[in-house]
Amino acid sequence: MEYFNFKKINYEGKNSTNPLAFKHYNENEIVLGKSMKEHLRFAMSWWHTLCAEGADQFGVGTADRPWNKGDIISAAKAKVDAGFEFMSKLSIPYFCFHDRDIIAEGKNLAETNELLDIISDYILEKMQETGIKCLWGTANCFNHKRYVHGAGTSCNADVFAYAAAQIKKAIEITKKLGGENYVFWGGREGYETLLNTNTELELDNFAYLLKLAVDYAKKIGFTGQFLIEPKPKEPTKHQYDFDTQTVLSFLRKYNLDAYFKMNIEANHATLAGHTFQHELNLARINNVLGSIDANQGDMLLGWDTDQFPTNVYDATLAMYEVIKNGGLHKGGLNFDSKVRRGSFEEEDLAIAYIAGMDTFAKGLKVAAKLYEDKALELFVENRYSSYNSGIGLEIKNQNVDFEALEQYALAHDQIKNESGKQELLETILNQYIYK
Ligand code: XUL
Ligand code: CO
Repeated sequence: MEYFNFKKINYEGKNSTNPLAFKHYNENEIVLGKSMKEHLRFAMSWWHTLCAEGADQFGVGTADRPWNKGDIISAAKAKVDAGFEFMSKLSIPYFCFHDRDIIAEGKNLAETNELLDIISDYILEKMQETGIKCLWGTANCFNHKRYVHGAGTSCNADVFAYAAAQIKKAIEITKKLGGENYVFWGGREGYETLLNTNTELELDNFAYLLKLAVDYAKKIGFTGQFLIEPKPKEPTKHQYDFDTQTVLSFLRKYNLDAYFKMNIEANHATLAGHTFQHELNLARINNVLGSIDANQGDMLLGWDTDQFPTNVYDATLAMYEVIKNGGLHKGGLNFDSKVRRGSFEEEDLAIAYIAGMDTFAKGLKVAAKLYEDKALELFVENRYSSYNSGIGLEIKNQNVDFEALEQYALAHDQIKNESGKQELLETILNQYIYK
């Protein structure tokens, strides 16, 4: 049975007006010595693409997906069929999943785990048939009411144990599917009020849960990269994994920094009051840029709208950081994005993915050109050139003391600064995008 009423999507070039064709994503086109496919490592998100039907706090779903029907096992298998048909038709080489996306919970934990075994066998067959791979897996420790007070940070030790068991199984399934990464997004790992919260115990416990995961991965030979996905708020008012720098200081305190990288999500960055590029940049310079959840928010709204990315400007600056990172390595670009509630037709899913993939393909091409021409780099290098010689070099080499700096300042107290040229650089960036 075919779920999607269109043929394989082809690359038709930038002048195409066919909504069901790529205008920029040409998977085998070489950019900076690698194919676009290798640079971008696109992944489909199981949850938004196959599970979501457009329900929100005010209304029921508007999409009526033909694969979300029947008993637990047949609905889960239909979802697998639909997902692999979709990825094949759109040439999406990877997928990402939460344990609870691929199959619903059974009547108890043991039965749920059996269901996971059944559906992961089926997914594995489809992977072998199509060559499509798993970018990452994760455990959904936020949806069920047992996680009302958190998972690893719950005040209830039984919940901590349950979360550990769930994560153990999710790591096993991710390993079975050859997942290249495993993600922790702490959906309920935060708090609503300090009046009832012991932040110290919650953070100690959360770190311990991560340590147990690292130990277990070693034990079973799971070699995927562990990733943490920072988010400042939503669903809890204050999420512990606020942003990259907050997560880094947490990991360093508990000696976990060697085992984790970041999964940076665009809309989470903007919720934290940062640009997407800021989060990618801070992750990159700390060697923890692991993977990307590519979406965009609505700047007029204060929540996580998870829209498909269409902003070429942001995609260019994101890909600029990725190129400077030497690529995404084991990571990729997952579309943690959902179609709008009003876009309820199956075809809208394809149009949305094409838009996102084209946006990042165009961003990659522009960023590669900026990088090759050193269009921004030379300006930045020159801006800091005072550190290449004299007193600047001494500072850079950390070879001075306050007395020496005072002596220098006394002799050079007529300071001359140069323009930061922000508008010029923005113009240059625009010219590269227009080309
Ligand atoms: C929620 C979010 C999640 C994670 C995986 O904001 O981004 O879908 O990506 O749990
Ligand atoms: Co995400």
